[in-house]
Amino acid sequence: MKNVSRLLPLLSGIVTLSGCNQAPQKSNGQNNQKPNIIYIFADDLGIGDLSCYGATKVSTPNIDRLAGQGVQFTNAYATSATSTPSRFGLLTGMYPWRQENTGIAPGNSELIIDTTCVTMADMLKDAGYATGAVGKWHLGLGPKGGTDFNNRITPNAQSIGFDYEFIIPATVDRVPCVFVENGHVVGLDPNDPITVSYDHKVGDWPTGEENPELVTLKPSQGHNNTIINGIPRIGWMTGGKSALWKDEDIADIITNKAKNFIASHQEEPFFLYMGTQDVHVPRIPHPRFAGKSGLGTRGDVILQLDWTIGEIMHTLDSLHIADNTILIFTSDNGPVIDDGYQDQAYELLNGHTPMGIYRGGKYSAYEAGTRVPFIVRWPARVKPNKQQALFSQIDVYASLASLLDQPLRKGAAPDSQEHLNVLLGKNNTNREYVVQQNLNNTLAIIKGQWKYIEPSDGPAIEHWTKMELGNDRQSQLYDLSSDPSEKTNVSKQHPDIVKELSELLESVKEK
Ligand code: NG6
Ligand code: CA
Repeated sequence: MKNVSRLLPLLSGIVTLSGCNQAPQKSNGQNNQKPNIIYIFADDLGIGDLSCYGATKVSTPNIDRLAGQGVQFTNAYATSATSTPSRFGLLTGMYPWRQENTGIAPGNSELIIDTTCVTMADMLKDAGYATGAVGKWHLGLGPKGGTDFNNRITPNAQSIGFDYEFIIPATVDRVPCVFVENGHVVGLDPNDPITVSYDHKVGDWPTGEENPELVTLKPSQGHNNTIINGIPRIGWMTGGKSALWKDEDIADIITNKAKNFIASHQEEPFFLYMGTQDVHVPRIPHPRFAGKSGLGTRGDVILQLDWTIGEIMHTLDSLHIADNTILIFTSDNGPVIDDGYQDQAYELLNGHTPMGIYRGGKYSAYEAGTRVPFIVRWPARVKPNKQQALFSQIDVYASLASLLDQPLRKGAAPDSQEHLNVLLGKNNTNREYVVQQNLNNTLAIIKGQWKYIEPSDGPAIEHWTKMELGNDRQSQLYDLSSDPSEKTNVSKQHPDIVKELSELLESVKEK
């Protein structure tokens, strides 16, 4: 059922199919209008990191409640095993490997989504939504040649469909360590301009390499350039002292910005795209969470992330708009344990398994690289359910467009398919195939029970993290139905399936 207007009688009553949210819902405005949409990308969160996905060493009660009230996917995939391409794929509906410069972006990268591209935010604006981007961005800002953080930064998220932005330009381990709000660095003193470089040292601020004695969190790999708040980062910066964030406050700040965006648009349909910095390195929990998980800071920031999701849910409840809000929670890529700082994440795992039963992790073509938690809650329309269908984040764009009866503009979202009923848990039809991308742009394709990884000259192991990347000069074929952990390459036993899947992958590439 595509036409929202046909749903209005359902939405206007106090019908809550899930029966989970008993708060009286708004009877004016919100209930008669298109659903609000919130899409939350956690960073590097694994399918084994949440108690609703079977974790026993860490407890995530808010996300568990969300899952219990929504559709919880077990076979949903990010397009890519790292952040920038995954986010690019979601927002453009185009596979990131079709475009150059979609790898992990430095903090002074140009905006990598062309301003003529019709993004998911543009589509939702066309459909009458107020749109906002809050938190981790990692899609670059400004023109080719790099970002000038001292003047109005343009193009920015507002140039690709977002009315409002409050963003971390790249990642929390990359300079500049500042927030950007609607094209301006927040709290910048014009007399102390920011300089950023990713090739050489700028200014005289200490670096991890030259002054390791000044560091409070030591790097294990890389991360030895400018020290900000005692933490050596990737890239060099100087200036902008008054604008520097405090790492332990980031979750509070972006959560508040998200809550404010929701509250200020409660009377109209809104789209909030939110990227948390948790659980990416450096993992710096607020003192409220520090030491609380017993699993070190990686566990503590999982608790912090769970708190964030709880705050968003409470905000929706207190504004009485939870019923008519589609809340999607997922991760940009799979988990990694030591991603560059000596935070004792391995030593303190205590039996916790971020990857669940899956092979690989962040960066990898193996399952744990892109198979991520994915939860969709919409109390007014969606019954709590488990969803086993094969699903890709690439299809969120076309599926939401279909829900809203919003025609796709010419050329928009070329790889996104409409799978609305799967997204809403109303049927469990597998996507015909799902394409996965690793750090080295090696592609894999899943169809039914089979997974094929194309041959690649890339390294078998990621240099820094020692993660298995899934690159091999030979074709790989796994039977995910009997071997979900990809232990046995059965390509030799099934040349016909290798042929079928390699041809299918080539046809997707050529599309
Ligand atoms: C890597 C960084 C890693 C992380 C990643 C991006 C080193 C040694 N490793 O290059 O720490 O920042 O890039 O992560 O520098 S992502 O989730 O944003 O894609
Ligand atoms: Ca990530």
